[in-house]
Order: sequence, then structure tokens, then C-alpha cells
Amino acid sequence: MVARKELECVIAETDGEGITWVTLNRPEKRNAMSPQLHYDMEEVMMEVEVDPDTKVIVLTGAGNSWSAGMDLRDYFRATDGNPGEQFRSFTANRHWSWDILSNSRKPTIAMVNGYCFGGAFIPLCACDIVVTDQDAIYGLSEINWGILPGGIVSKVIVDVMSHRDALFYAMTGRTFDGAKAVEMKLANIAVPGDKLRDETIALARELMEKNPTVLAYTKQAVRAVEGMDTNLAYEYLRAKSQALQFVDQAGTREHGMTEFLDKKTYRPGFSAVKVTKD
Ligand code: ACO
Ligand code: V55
Repeated sequence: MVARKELECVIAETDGEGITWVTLNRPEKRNAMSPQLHYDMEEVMMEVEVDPDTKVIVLTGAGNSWSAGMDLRDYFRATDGNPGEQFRSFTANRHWSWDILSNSRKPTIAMVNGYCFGGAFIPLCACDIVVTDQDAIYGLSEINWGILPGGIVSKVIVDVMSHRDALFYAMTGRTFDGAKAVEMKLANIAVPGDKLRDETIALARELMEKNPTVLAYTKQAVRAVEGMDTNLAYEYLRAKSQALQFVDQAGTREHGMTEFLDKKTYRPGFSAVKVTKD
């Protein structure tokens, strides 16, 4: 992938290590999501997904905001009389912020650097892990606009937040900060703003130590079993485990066992199995 891809509303940059920073880039509009931003993101997310140099995807925002949600002017009001354009932009939104992001084979980290409102909860919940500025401001503000948390916002919040928290924040529109987001388990880690990037890089590096195939299968497995009963999950996980053994050409499983059982050079649980690239 080119080191830096510049579109109208998004910047994608891959560093030398394998972290691709995808930055929503409408800082003057607090990264409110316009139709053009959705079209740009559709392109970028598919490209980083298939880019061999991208090992970890970090989604963040330019300026003091992660994203102020849907652009009330360009996404809603401007498309009110135009069902064709509305379908195009609503579908592009759903495609990148849910379908592509939540099905990514690579680790996805939301690095929430500031405001996160309304429709921004869709990509927030789609990411695997959320690292947040402890002072970032979150809100399900739809109620204050006379709309309900649409798209798939209501769905993703009940799946990630508790039933009580989802109802409370959707009904009141009250805001909460990053520290509270972690307390509610909507986010994983809250840090002061000046530590946000370093904390995210440390996490990304930790993930890059794992075998990428094992990591992809692990996240797919955890996500897939959520909607299954226990017997179905057992059968699925058995088949998925066997599929992993088949596709992991590095033989991470065998390698780990040999190192631990025979060579005694490795203690699993403390660090990832080191396998030279196949
Ligand atoms: N849609 C359209 N424009 C927006 C949005 C938005 N969601 N959020 C901010 N903007 C624009 C403002 O209109 C303003 O534009 P202008 O400079 O052309 O006048 C610019 O971004 C800066 O916004 P300010 O309000 O001046 O910035 P401030 O830093 O004071 O506040 C904040 C930021 C808190 C995010 C505020 O803009 C806000 O409350 N935005 C709306 C957030 C929201 O409720 N989003 C959910 C929308 S509904 C949904 O997503 C389904
Ligand atoms: C929202 C609403 C939408 C959408 C995406 O409430 C997000 C947020 C009504 O459509 O497409």
C-alpha cells in the first residue's frame, strides 16, 4: 500500500511496522460523517483490509474529535428529498462502518481522541478494541435531534453496552467521558490524552507479535459464537480449530508445543510463539 493515501475526507497512512492509521479528516466539522466521507471510507477500508503491509488498523479522528456522528446537514437534511442519494450514502455507511470493519481479519483498534456521538457508535462498536482519551466525550444524542438511534446504532449499543446503560444513555442523551466508557465496558483502556498514541502503539505492537492467522481465527471465533447455542458453538469451534491447523502454514501450534515440551525454550501465556515466516 502507498505510505499515504489522501482522499477528500480520510487519511490512511501505513508506518514501517505494520500499523495503518485511518484518520477521519473533517476536523473543521468535528469529523461528522458526510456522504463523501462514507464513500472515501468504503474505498480505504477495503484497501487496508487487503493490504499486505497492514497488520493492525487504528481508526481515529483529526483534531479534537473522533467523530461527531452523522453529518446532520449533508447526510440527513441534504438527502431528505433524494431517496437515491440517501440509499447510496446510508449503504456506504453501513458497508464500511459495520460490514467491512466488524468482519476485518486484522485487529482493529478505535483510538478515541475526542467527541464520539450518535452514528459514530457504529464504527466504535465494530472495532475489536477501544482505547480512549479519559476525557473524550461520548453521547447518544439522537434523542435531542428528534430522531432515534437509527442505522444500526440501537442494535450495536445493546450488543456492547448493558441493557440498562443502552436505554439510559439513548433515552436521556446524557454525555459521559472516556473513563466512564471503560467503567461501562464500552471501551477497554482510558488514558490521559497525551498518552493515547503511545498506549495505542504499545497495544498494536503486542498484537503484531501474535501469528496473524491465529489472531484472525481467534477474533472470528469469538465474534461468531456470540449468536450460537453451546452445542452449535462446540461444533463450530471444533471445525474452526481444525481449519486453523490447516491454514496456518507457519505451524504455530506445533512449533509452540515443540518449544515447550521438547526444547523447553518457551513458556506459553507470557509471550507469543515465535515462528520464522513461511
Ligand atoms: N453534523 C453536521 N455538522 C456538524 C456536526 C454534525 N453532527 N457536528 C459538528 N458539526 C459542525 C458544526 O455545525 C460546525 O460547523 P460550522 O463551523 O460550519 O458552523 C462545526 O462542525 C464545528 O462545530 P461546533 O459545534 O462549533 O464545535 P464544538 O467544538 O463547539 O462542539 C460538538 C463539538 C460537541 C461535537 C458539537 O459540534 C455537537 O454537539 N455536534 C453534534 C453532535 C451530535 O449530536 N451528533 C449526532 C448526530 S445524529 C447521528 O449521528 C445519527
Ligand atoms: C444513524 C441513523 C441513520 C444512519 C446511521 O442514529 C446512523 C444514527 C437513520 O439513519 O443511517
